Amino acid sequence: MPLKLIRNDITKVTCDAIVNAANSTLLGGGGVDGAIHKAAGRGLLLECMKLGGCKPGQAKITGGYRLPCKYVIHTVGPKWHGGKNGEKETLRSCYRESLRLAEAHGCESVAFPLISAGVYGYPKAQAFRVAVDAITEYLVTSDLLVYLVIFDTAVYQISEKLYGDIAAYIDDCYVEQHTDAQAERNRRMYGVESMPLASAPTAVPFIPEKSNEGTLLAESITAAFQITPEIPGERQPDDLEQALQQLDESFSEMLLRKIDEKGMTDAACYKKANIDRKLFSKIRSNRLYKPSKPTALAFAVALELPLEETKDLLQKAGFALSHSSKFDIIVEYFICHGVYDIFEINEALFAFDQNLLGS
Ligand code: AR6
Repeated sequence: MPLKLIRNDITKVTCDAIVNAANSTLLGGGGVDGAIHKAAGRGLLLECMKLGGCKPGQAKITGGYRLPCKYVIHTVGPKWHGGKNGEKETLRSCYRESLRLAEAHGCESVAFPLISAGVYGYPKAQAFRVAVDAITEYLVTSDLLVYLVIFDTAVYQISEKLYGDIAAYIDDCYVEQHTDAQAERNRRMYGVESMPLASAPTAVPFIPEKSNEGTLLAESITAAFQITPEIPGERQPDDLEQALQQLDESFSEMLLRKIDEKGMTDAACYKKANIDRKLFSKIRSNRLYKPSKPTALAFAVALELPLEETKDLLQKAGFALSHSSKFDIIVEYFICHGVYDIFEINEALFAFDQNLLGS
């Protein structure tokens, strides 16, 4: 199942287990630990007192008490001492051990805070990277649904360069879009294909080319309602039912065909797309399944389709890529740069407060 980034207070997340960034006594503290104990109530502390503490990189489990989850998994992150003291490996282990424990208790969904990224001083961007890498590595062989909960906006930053590049790309696309729109208006109003904005007249009266306006009107109507002549040899549908039987390849059919053409397995594709198995089975078993746009785009990314093929696949689901939408422009940016890592794209979408790719 997929990894999802969400902005929230972890004590409010409804799922099977939430993970606590605890200390080795497991007896509560500040930060997310304090918030979890406060929301869960005294029962949690009493159970924690029986656990005998926990070492950095390991994890222990308790009930969820008054929290909207069945379990709390307590893990102890590394304190940051400059990064050369095994911090990364210990942090990876926190995620791995917590996920293992969750699966061993039959959980299907788990929510993590950014362990060690607060009081323990792990640089936030690096803590985030370790979290995403450790979780996605685990998900290669697991069907868990994992939420990575980002509490404060300052925590989350993609690199300044990437942010700047995407922001510039969005600006360019908006300018292009608005220039196109202006050109289209000019074309309609003045009958010119394009006109430099600066030289566009403020008002130009419409002067018909022919003096006989009646003829012009009649020609326009004929053009607008022109009946396509029957092409010899090409079968024209007699009625609606017949037309419907001639439907083109559907989204589901195109997706399955492209998976085969790429020599991918279904599982490799839906995992790479950050799509859960159940949703993929629905798409597979229903040729007319209509996915959401983030789902359709996620598959295009997983299949590493170039832009034109991405547009084709989207069209099968009834969508288009628009330069009026930040979400679309950001995804297009990555496709055009040949970057098909869904988590990298989602990080950028998240940074720009957009919906994420996947189910
Ligand atoms: N929901 C989600 N994330 C939160 C919340 C919340 N309610 N509150 C804070 N965070 P920290 P650590 C984020 O300090 O660095 C405790 O005293 C926060 O923004 O809670 O592992 C323990 O007892 C940050 O990104 O944990 C330990 O002594 C992340 O959670 C020590 O702190 C982790 O920050 C553990 O330090």
